[in-house]
Amino acid sequence: MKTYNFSDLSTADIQKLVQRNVDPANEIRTIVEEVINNVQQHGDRALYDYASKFDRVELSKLYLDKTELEELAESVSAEQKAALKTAYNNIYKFHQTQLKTEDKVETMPGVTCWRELRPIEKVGLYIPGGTAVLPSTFLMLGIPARIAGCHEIVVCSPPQKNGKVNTFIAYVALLLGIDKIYLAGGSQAIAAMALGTESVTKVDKIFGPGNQFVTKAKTIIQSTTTTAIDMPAGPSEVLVIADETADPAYIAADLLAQAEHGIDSQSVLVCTSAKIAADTLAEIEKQLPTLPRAEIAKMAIDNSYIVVTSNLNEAMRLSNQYAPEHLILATENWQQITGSIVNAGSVFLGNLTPEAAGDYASGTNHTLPTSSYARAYSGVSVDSFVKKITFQHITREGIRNIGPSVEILAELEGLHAHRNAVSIRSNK
Ligand code: HSO
Ligand code: ZN
Repeated sequence: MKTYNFSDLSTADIQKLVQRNVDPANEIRTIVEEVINNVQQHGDRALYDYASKFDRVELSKLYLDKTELEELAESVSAEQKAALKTAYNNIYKFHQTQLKTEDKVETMPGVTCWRELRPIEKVGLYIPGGTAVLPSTFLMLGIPARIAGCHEIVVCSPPQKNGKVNTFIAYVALLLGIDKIYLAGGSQAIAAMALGTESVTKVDKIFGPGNQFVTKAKTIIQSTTTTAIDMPAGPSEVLVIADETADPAYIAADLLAQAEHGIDSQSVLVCTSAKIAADTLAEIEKQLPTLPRAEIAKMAIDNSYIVVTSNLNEAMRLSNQYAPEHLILATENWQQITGSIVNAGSVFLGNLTPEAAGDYASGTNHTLPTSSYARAYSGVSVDSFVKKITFQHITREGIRNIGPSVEILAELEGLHAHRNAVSIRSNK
């Protein structure tokens, strides 16, 4: 992990430091395009073939039904079930408040406008099953989909060698009231949900993280089909801002938690003294070897860096340029700087608020914009699963009030049929 002094960095140096490779998967485009074409042509058959080729399992059926999910969920311990339920309840509580009815607005007497929410009818959730199976991601996507009231929730997850899904995924399906999981992974699962097959319904929007193949498939289908996606996804990342009130052992633990996600994860520390930097590095050395995923975490840490700034405001300026997926303010003085946060996916305040709490169970969503997309995107929420439809109603008084302006505007655009649509009503 390299350490830089902020004062030594030129604008160009900073640009380079904060830049992430936004399209690392470009070279796999041809492979993914072939998979998508194959699913389009051969439907279910292609899914069976890819399960055999990529997941090394011969499936006799493309999905698990409710009875099979219940059987699998039996091996989840009471303690694990309780923890998953705590997460479920907190995530549900937090997301439920996002379903708000908006006020009607009378813009002129007799002219009323408003918006109403309607759920996206069919949504597809992709739950990865690679080196780390993440039932928490299933909660983060399934709960807002349920709260929004989506009519059909299609779930795809890659089959394990035994032709099943992980037992925790099965238990979460039951918590969410979902009684079918398709055994499809990778770009073939995305293609199936975007195009539809004999057994997989074509959905209106696809959600969920995944490897480079999944991400590439999502970006392709977004522009070639009528199916939308949640957001472009890149490797996960955290930026920690720390001052002398932080505990280097905590900082190291947070940086490593991010690093264990994958070799391409990034953990950035921006701190206000060289001592914090050195102490954190020493802590990383101490904690890293104890981790089961040390090899992965080490590669990610090697691909990460520290910047020493002269104060918290300078640190925040750099963070805003980086636009991190997760921002941790490891300082007792966090209240002084939260107002100046401009770009971040999700923020963790103070020394006792680890990102891991939000990753699993505090209530906020962990599906967040990476690779600097936090400049323009928000994380997944109930909003992601609904459309907001505008309505308006005009009375006799209203058409008298608004009519003349519309007529003049139609006239100046040379659109006489538009003017007539108003005059025919107001002249009556
Ligand atoms: N940090 C990940 C979410 C996650 N962490 C799932 C553990 N499990 C992306 O926000
Ligand atoms: Zn995480």
